[in-house]
Amino acid sequence: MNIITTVLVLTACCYHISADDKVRYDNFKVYRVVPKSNEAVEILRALEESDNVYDFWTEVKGVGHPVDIMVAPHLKYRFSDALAGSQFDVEEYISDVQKLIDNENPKAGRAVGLEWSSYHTLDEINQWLRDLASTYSQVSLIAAGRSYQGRDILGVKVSFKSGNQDRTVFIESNIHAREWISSAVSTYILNELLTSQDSNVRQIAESHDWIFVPIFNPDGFVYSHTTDRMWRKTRTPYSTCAGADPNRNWGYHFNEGGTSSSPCSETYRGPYAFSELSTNTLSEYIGTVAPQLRAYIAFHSYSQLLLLPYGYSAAHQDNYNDLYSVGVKAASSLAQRYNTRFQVGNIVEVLYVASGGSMDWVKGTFGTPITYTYELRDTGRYGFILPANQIIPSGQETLDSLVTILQEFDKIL
Ligand code: 0X9
Ligand code: ZN
Repeated sequence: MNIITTVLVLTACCYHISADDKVRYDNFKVYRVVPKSNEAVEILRALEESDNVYDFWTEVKGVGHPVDIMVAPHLKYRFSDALAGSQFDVEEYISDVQKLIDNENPKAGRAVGLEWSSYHTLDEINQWLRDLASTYSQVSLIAAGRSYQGRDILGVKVSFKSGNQDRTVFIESNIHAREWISSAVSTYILNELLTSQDSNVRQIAESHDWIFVPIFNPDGFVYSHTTDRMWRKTRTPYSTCAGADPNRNWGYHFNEGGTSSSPCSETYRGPYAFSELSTNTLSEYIGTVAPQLRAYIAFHSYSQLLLLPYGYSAAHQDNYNDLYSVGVKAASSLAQRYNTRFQVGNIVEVLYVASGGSMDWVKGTFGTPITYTYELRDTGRYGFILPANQIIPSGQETLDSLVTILQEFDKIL
């Protein structure tokens, strides 16, 4: 890194911290950039690699594929210079990230227990899990792992009757800290399984055992609440920056593309597979239940995608055909309620190469039959800062699709 870049990185990371020690995003913009040539794709890749000067909300895939990039106000002209020429279509998608953050969660802190009209803190979510375990005889608390900063990674197991052990559904969310909608939706679904009177929901609820681990990355999640709303990674300190991408850190085809070796990158894979205490301990826990798993579902945001393994390879492996055809039916169930459109496909084909993901590890290590990763709402209008009034609709439509997935696989498996 030369001196100019160093200064830019330092200013990009630190100058916008406010009196209450929260990183502010006043006048930060998000642009949707479509590269129109191979050279343009390379220019974007170079910008992405330039050590976090810009925050790529979505990653570079290729010619014609849009990329969402957050740009700090003082870098606006540098950014437009870098894209000068006609090789890009550029559209401003978000004009002021801080305004979205300010309006995202208007009812925060007002509720007792969880409700799904606001986003909740780690303490609130964990307290709710503990309360569930003491309220419902079907719910038991589990310690699924531990984080670098010493937090327990809590989850719950739900079992309505014996005999469902070999039909266990594992639900992962918030491995990426800033993707708050992911745990809002998973806890919504958990609550529906316990309380809904809908016959389809009751049917899937009571014919499976369930494991929910809503916050896979508690250190990052807490940091995204207290300090930096846009934090993605863990908080493990590394030489130049904090955090590894916990969805690049799993030990199956680790470091086989779509990851960075730089600790300052949003996709830093970590120094070695399972370097992060959270992924390491979670993988041990998952290993203990893996023989019983029928489904492993991971929730992320955003882009409205239903993704199939693998992230390290575009090859159609294992039961790709079943996953694809059921995925298409699930996307059509999802669309029925609010006309929300999800695209279905292999991670590499739909998104980009991303090796070391949790779903890849589960599928590749244990051959779990049903494996999907959701990229939930929206398609970029709000991106990661989805307003809390979209939690319930997003939860409802996602549950609709999950009903279809489990019922359709009952016909196959
Ligand atoms: O890049 C990712 O990790 C996910 N997208 S996100 O914008 N939420 O960061 C995609 C995950 C795909 N899954 C695997 N690579 N296994
Ligand atoms: Zn994610």
